[in-house]
Amino acid sequence: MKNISYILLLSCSGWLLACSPDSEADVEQADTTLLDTAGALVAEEADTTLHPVEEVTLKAVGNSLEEMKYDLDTLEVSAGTLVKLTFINEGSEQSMIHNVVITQPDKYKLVALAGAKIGAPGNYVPESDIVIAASPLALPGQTVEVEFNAPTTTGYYSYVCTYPGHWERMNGVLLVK
Ligand SMILES: [Cu+2]
Repeated sequence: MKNISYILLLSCSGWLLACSPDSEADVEQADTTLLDTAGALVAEEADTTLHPVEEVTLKAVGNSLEEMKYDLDTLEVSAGTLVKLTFINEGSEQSMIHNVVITQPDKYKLVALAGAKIGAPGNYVPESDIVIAASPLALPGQTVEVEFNAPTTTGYYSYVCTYPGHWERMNGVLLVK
């Protein structure tokens, strides 16, 4: 048995050497992957004990400025939990570009107007304390995700699409319980 393991080891390292002649980048990448994996494991462990993840899904539907909306006008999460929000853009028209920005209570209009000023270079999201979290922009047909810590203070927070001209039809309440 020992002999076989030894031979296996040898052939493995031979393979590694043969496969990485130009390889500092490869090695670096491998290291990063290992670190990532280790990090993920640690995070997962923590998730099951201290911070359960709450998964919520929100969709954008409709294909015109008049029809577009979120499929839910309320999302519910527990105070202080790690929330994984999956946002599905079911639109197919080119102009149906959306995001989900979580804001302090009733600040969605303010955030949306500030976001429109920031424009595309800043993904229509202002840098501000009243922004709790923001998804990436979802193009028609795209699904994006954002993870954030729910506020520790219970209450009625807001979410809104900050793509210019969308906030009036695309906003909702994030109920933190
Ligand atoms: Cu939108």
